[in-house]
Amino acid sequence: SERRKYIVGNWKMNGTRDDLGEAAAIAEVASATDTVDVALCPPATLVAPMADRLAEFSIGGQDCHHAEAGAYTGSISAAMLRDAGARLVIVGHSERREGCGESDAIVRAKAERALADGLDVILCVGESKAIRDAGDAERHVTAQLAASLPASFDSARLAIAYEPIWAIGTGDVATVEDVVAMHAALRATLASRIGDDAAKIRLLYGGSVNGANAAELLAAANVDGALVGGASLTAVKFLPIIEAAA
Ligand code: G2H
Repeated sequence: SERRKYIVGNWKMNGTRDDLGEAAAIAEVASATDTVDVALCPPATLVAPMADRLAEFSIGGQDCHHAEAGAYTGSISAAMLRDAGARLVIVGHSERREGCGESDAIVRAKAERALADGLDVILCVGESKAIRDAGDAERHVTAQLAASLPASFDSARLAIAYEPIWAIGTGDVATVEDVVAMHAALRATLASRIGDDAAKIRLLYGGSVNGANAAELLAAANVDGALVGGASLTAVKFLPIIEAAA
């Protein structure tokens, strides 16, 4: 397809400056792999030191506030991430939607703020086990996407990550058939919103992706990349996923 594969590591609440060497090893392979886009999203404390050390590499935040600035103790703005050297930010991860009570409207406001302040966006959607078991996964996830999408956006600057909550960090990967069906539904939702430009938007799968399952997932229709948690923390685990995308 015309979409370059995109492999994004999400370190979640893991990593200190001692781990910058892992990022450097990942960045070195990424820069030598010119058919794949690679990014790492470390905790906010590591964005600046990682960006300072790896100037050519794509580094992102894991969340940002929806406001431009102000009295929001403990929060980090999109402009601050950009100032620290980030090029992108993840918004709407289920660990924030569920753990921090973020609604679709908040996620949408975050995505709009990030785009306005110069960050590319990875917008996450996904269903719980209860919703999947009830047969409501596609309806739920496409509704989540429709309600979290920015009002307007450049399709080159937005990627969608489908992360079934029951597959996150559990070792329980969605079947390729389930992923293909959901990604087709997401593509159709995007097309109904923005027409032909929907074909430019990369759809990533996330949830227990590792070196052993990446190749099959990445070969599937409409799977344009992966959002990787646990297996992105070390070069030895992350590099086989990058290689599987190449
Ligand atoms: C899903 C994913 C990365 P993991 O949250 O966002 O994590 O690969 O550890 O399941």
